[in-house]
Amino acid sequence: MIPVTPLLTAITVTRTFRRNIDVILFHCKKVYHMTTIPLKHLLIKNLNKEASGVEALFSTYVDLIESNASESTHREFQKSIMEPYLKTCYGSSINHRPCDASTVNFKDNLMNHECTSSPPTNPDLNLNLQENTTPTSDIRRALQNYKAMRSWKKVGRGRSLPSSEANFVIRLFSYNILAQYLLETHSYLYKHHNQCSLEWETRKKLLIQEILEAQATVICLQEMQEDHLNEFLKPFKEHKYNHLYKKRTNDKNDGLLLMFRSDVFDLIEYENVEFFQSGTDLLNRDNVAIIVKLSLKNSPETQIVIATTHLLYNPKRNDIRLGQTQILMAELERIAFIKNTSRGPKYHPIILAGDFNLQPKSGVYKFITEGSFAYMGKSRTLEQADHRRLSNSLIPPHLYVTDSCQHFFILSKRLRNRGEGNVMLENSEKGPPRGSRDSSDQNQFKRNEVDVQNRNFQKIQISDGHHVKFGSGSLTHPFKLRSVYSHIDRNGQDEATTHQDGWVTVDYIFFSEVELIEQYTLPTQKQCKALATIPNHAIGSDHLSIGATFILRKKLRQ
Ligand code: KL2
Repeated sequence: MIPVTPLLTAITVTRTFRRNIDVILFHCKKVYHMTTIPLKHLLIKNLNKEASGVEALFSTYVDLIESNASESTHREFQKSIMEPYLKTCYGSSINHRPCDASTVNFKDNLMNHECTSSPPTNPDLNLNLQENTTPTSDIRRALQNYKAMRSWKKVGRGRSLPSSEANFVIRLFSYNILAQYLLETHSYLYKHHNQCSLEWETRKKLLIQEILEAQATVICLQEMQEDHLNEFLKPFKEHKYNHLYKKRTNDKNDGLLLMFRSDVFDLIEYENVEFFQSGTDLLNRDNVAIIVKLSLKNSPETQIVIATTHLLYNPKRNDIRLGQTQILMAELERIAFIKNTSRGPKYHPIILAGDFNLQPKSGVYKFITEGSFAYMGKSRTLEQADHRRLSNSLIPPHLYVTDSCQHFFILSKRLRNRGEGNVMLENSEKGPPRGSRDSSDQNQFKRNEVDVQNRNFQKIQISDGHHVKFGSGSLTHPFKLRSVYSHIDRNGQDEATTHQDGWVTVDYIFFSEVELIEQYTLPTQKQCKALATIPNHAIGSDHLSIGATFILRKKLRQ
């Protein structure tokens, strides 16, 4: 046998079961027998044209052995015990196939590689091989490096907060975990990555470990692949988390997973928000949101509204993200509303977390954190434009969402105390079902003053001293939302949560009416450059997780 890498001398597949194979590795004169390696794993690698199956397999298991040699799945066998097998596999003739061809569908591709007696000569393969055979010391360093960047840092009164019966501590953790099918669809983005760390089984372990380690009371995940959900949930169920899942609409196979500790909260109300509204140009994408209203088990009057979303990716279409945010704010407004007072409406505390696919200086960020934004005349990126300017109207009036992010009929009912208080979004729990918003539906609301065909500016009086607007060219929302992160460190360096063309921030936690006491620190863009491309052996996703701890003031029984 000719060494393939300095670390590993040979590999062979010995037996197949239905979906798993047995693999034997020769390494440093020791023989490792590793069972139950998913077949899928090899097939994926084989499909990856440049990194052939066997090179990827070598590097994967060299890394695994090196990093965790004592793990129970890696059983070291005495060479003598394995001897008969080895003869079969590596007899004098290298043409001898180690496996019974009838049991392996992918035999030709994979076996030819396994029995190959010379190292790859293609420079691309050599490159991949090198990148995939990360020495243990590098892996360990990567992990240490990463852990050093992430800690729960006390902020504000968190440094000296006296313990109090009146306060309840909530920790929220949010993470875009990178759906495996999206990783595989966009495989060109990951061709220089360590291929082993791209496997779902490898990433899943890292992700679950990091999420559970945070000991959060609420967890918001984006890009949870639907067919991975049940398996992924198991450890969280053991840790007493309840969950809600909302898949993106149409053909998308990933979605949002919101989990909360069932021994801490009761679920009072929830909404699965779909931004897709048929026949509406701006709202023709499959993004979704989940909103929950939770109450404290030991203080049921104390309630909080928590939402997560993953907005459209297309970097140029901030106009679409603004429209999606308008819908999200209207649904938050409906669910978080408590009562009207002489000083205006009162809302429950809100935490809104997720992947917003927008950057800190963008128009949508300003809208969320400042409460207003004028889009008319701006470009689709919501910057100053010379041409192709946005008009006065963003989302159409037939959705009955006002420019102040309120549902027209809900507001009418609150202020006039009559009517149905309908939501006119398709597929909202409270709205009409998909495709049913036809002219007869609209006739039902003929008595109202909104002209749904008219995209000019409309101002409508709802009650004395209260009017709403449609198509005014500006949006407002009623919440005072702050971001957990300031997006720069104390030296003015930009922080980052993901790598696109460069390191950028796209993940956020916004909050109102709770007190921020801790944040899960983020690295700066400069520090990120010292990390190996993500996902890697230390980081399970192409995003970094974000987290914060808050004080929720308990309501006293009346
Ligand atoms: O940046 V993201 O990655 O928030 O993690 O969200 C989207 C993108 C996700 C769902 O649409 O898929 C990723 N190039 C790179 N990444 C893409 C692309 C693309 N063209 N399209 C979607 N995504």
